[in-house]
Amino acid sequence: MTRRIMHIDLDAFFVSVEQTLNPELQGKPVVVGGKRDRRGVVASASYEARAFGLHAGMPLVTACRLCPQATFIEGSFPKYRDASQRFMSILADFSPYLEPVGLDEAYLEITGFESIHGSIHQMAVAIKQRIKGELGLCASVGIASGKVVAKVAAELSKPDGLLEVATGKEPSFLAPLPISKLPGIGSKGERILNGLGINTIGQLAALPLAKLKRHFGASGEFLHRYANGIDDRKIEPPAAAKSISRETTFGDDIKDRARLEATLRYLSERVGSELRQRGKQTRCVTLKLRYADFTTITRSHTLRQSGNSDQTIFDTGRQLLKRALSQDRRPARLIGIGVSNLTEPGRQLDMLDASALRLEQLNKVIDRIRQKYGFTAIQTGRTLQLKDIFPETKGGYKLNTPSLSR
Ligand code: TTP
Ligand code: MG
Repeated sequence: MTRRIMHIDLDAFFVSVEQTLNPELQGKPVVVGGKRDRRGVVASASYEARAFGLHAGMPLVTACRLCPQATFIEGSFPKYRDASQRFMSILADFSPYLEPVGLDEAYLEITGFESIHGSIHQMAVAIKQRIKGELGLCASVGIASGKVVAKVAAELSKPDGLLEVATGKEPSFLAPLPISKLPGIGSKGERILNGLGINTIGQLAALPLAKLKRHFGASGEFLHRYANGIDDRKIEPPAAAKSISRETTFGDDIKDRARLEATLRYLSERVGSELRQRGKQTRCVTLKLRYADFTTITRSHTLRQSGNSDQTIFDTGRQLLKRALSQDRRPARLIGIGVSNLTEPGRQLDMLDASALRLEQLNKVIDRIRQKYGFTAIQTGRTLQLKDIFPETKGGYKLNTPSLSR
């Protein structure tokens, strides 16, 4: 059986998410990247805006001049991250061999899984329908025997496309396309190749390997293979993260230690909650501080015994903060906390004392309530003072965390 790889890429992703939240924007030129006439560049342009020549990377001022009637939106990352997670979990329902690439694209190895849906074509249609039905977004799908051709096919089929390249037809599919369509050829590579009289992927495929290696070194080998439609790279599931961290940049620089500690407590709870969700423990806690002049320091502490409670993370972070502040009292613009050296949880016998056990039970209860009612349903004493920093913490219930006697 030949390998079948699917590449799925959402159309005008950031813009499309904005359009689902504000249907008035549908069918209109829309740009995400910043308000009109601001500095900065276009991150995503709707296909209606692309008709005016707008594209990602274009300065906003240029975009505004070419298409003054477009709606310009600053955008907000959490919305896109949320849509991305839902997109990836739909894909994971179709095959366990999923390789996310960035937020809005992924490879899926579908060899053998298509029989459940009738055919590969029907499987692709089912994927597109679920994405449209559940997220309101359009996806373009390319299918081929390897990653590179699948990606080119998806790109070529946009928007709302579906294109399958039959096994054996990869070289003839690629041949007429301009070399800029081949992933991995940057503008520099394109210039070099154009200088050699190479404009299409077909011409590139016919170039002797030795000549390509002379100009591109080791990457010449890959260019040669990809241009000929040969790509046996495997689908690589995302590596399990080796660390977890959260950080916050303040609106104004902060000198007040109580406020720094309150923020640290909030971030420690976020980190702790994810750590427990992943069923892991940590051996190393790292504090990060960035001062007003952007100099950044990190301070780490290795725990005598691994743990995963909010209190352990926070207590360690607070000690590190105390030490850092005693050496440098400048105001901070960013504070962050992270855990690394993650391990599997030890046996109950590893629990040194009753207070550690009590903390673990408390964290379990908190996690359960938060899973049900949201992260801010419970506030610890310290984070209650953060209303001005995190508006979402309003209305939470106060919970006094026990202090650990050590
Ligand atoms: P892309 O998939 O490259 O672009 P797109 O989804 O907007 O449009 P299409 O796929 O239909 O061509 O990138 C996905 C998102 O990544 C995009 O919506 C915004 C973000 N992005 C940037 O923030 N900066 C960039 O330079 C690019 C290319 C993308
Ligand atoms: Mg996209």
